[in-house]
Amino acid sequence: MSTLTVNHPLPVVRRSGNYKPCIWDDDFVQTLATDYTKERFNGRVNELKVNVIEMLNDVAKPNLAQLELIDDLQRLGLGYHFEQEIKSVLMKIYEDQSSETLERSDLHAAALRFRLLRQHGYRISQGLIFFCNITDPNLSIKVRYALELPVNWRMLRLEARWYIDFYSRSNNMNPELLELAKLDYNTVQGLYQEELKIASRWWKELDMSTKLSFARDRLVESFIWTVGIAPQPQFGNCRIEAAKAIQMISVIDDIYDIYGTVHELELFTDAIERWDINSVQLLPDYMRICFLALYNMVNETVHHYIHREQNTDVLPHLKKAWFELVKCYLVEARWYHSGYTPTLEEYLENGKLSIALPSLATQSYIFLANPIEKEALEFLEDMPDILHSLGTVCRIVDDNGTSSDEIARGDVPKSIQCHMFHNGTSEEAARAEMRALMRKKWREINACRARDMPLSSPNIETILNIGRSGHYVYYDSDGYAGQDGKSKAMFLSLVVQPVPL
Ligand code: LA6
Ligand code: MN
Ligand code: MN
Ligand code: MN
Ligand code: MN
Repeated sequence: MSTLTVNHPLPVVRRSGNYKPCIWDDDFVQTLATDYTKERFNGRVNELKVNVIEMLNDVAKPNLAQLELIDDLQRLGLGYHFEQEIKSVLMKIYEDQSSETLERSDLHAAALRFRLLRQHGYRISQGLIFFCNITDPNLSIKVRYALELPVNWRMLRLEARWYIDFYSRSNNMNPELLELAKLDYNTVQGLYQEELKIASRWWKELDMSTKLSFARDRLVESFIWTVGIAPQPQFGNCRIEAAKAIQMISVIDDIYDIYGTVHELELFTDAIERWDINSVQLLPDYMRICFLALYNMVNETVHHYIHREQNTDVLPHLKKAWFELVKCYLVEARWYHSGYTPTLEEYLENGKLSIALPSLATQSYIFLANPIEKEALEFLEDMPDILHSLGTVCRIVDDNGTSSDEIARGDVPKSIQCHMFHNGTSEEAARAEMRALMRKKWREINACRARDMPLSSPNIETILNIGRSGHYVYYDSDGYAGQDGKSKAMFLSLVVQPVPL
């Protein structure tokens, strides 16, 4: 029994993350309100939607004009209203071989055709475009830029907000489309506010930010993340549950990175594996609080809302998602406490899991799929290529944004430091190498999208969105826990301030 008790012969020196307190407390969150209620604007929104459907169904329209319309709709954040119509227009364009030949001479059309078809799961290669007609190197750089990533890295709702502004100033702006985009943005924002209030109330009632003051108190920032993951209005439950999960992930991560001793962390990992309420007896107070919060949160999801609605038991899958995550946290804690510097390869094998992307992929699938398919869950649990690549992207961007603070505080060497240590390079060179690897991983992800997966396209998009949020939040700074204004700007534009009409 003595090995299982938490008696340390020497006093344990506890660290703190020294994170700043949260900016947006529950009192503030509960005051959020909007004039743009669904009830008030539904009539006008439906009228405008009918007009857009007519535009999409206009068979006389040239392919390029149709592609541009689809691109505008998607970038204005309106794509989800017209999924069926967009699908059939793209099917028509895909099957129209003449359009491919014609558009080969027009780079803009070719790039747009490629990007939209790829995004919608068509197996089409960009080779054609590069191997014919391009001799001017500048032009080819521009094409590559358009074909590749930037649009693909962005959080949809932030992109929509930006694009609404851009579109309002463009020459061929359609005022009805603009009005629809603004009304839609603002009414959906009203839904986000109500969801955030629910998640924030849960977090306040747990009172973990007082009891575990060494850890991050970032419920609002966790919610912003979920607006990136599943922006569509019908996924409100997913946003609430995922925001809770992300807040819990960051507390548990801080326990492993900062506060716990290796012995305590072993007990905690074991408790999660057993998922037995009696395990709490063995844990120190602060861990007991955290374990119970997690246990109750997961059980409530499983019993109250998934089992009741779908009569399916997802407990084994959620337990696994959490256990697989904390197992990787433990690996890093052991490395840190033994002063070990892994090779980059060894680090990334673990780091692409410890960044929580695979765990969040399974969890967000569970939070939004109805019906939940066993085949899809097993596919995600088997770690398909897309999760390996996306997890690596998230790990690299997170290390880019957070590792300076982490190393200063005391943490396992991150990708940049592992690379520097084993290759004797400068920090700058290591960062550049990591960015190059990140780009390579995005290309792999794009290739994965053309493969068959037992997931519907909204589910695939949701998983990619976790990566997009991660990318945006971390690529240049810590936009989650840090308070340099980035998360504040995101919160204001996504949740608080409507687009002026
Ligand atoms: C990462 O924190 C963090 F705050 C999360 C909520 C996970 C982010 C999830 C993604 C990108 P930290 P560590 C999918 O930088 O200790 O502390 O793994 O994570 O580097
Ligand atoms: Mn708080
Ligand atoms: Mn951490
Ligand atoms: Mn960690
Ligand atoms: Mn980090």
